[in-house]
Amino acid sequence: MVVTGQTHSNQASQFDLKGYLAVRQQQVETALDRAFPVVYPDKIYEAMRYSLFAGGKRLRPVLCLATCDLLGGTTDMAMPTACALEMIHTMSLIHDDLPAMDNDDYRRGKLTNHKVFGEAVAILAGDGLLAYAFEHIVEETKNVPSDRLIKVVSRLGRAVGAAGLVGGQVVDLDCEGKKDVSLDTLNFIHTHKTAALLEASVVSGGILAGGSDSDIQRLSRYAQAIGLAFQIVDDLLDITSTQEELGKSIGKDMNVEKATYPRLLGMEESRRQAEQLVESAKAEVAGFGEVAFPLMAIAEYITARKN
Ligand code: GRG
Repeated sequence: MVVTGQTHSNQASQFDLKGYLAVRQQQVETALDRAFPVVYPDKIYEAMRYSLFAGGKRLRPVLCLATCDLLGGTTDMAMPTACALEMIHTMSLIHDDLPAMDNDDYRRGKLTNHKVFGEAVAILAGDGLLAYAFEHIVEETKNVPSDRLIKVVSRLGRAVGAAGLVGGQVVDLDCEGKKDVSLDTLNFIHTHKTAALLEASVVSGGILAGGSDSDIQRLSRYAQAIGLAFQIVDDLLDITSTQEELGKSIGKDMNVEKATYPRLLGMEESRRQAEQLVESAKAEVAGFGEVAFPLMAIAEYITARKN
């Protein structure tokens, strides 16, 4: 039977994403919990665990596990990297919420790290999570050739540093209070702040499984598209959602006159572009066949999500 991309797209919509996410999220919770026992000095481990277990969606680890699986790898091969991705993501949220950055009081429905542990410990909790993420990948990954591990560590370092999250954050801070931020600049901010780590998550699973260069490029294009769509939806939710639903302060972008997609493009056009990005992401991976249903369903979830 000839199965077209469109047929796969329709079938992917029937995929039980809720069930898939529940299983994957539970696997990640268990592995993260094991990775982080509380030892002396307790305070820093408690601060790291506070944000790590505050109820994140675990999207980045799930993406990493899904792409490793897609290319024939096992859950065990990818789990240390999946956990490391969540550590890095959590670190970036802790630092993003600091008074010197976005100065937020709530995250994941709870008080932000610095509100509970103080600014100094929050900075150190972020630093501790970031350093441990790399140690954890190298120490805990089994049955993966070391050349693949080196590639993963290198791509992750790039995604986090000035060529990724840090670079995006710097331009974002620079743009605060400016009324003439262009769409190109906004795209730069979010391809670096948001899409870079999502891309590293998707691509690292593929590298661990031993994917070919063309597989990895395909996964990378998928990830860049969902990364940008994710941010556009984030901006829309900041306007349309509630603090209870989002678990963080809402309407903040409006209040601080931040450049956002709805501000630059309008609500309708922003939603249209997010949907278009999701369609192009799905088209990138449709050729992998049924094994790509989780990735296609995750792409759809990104525009449908409520938090
Ligand atoms: C990485 C060294 C280093 C510094 C960090 C602070 C900073 C530099 C970058 C900010 C990165 C940032 C906070 C981007 C926003 C990404 C984003 C859309 C987060 C929300 O992700 P969700 O919805 O959150 O997946 P949960 O809570 O579900 O995990």
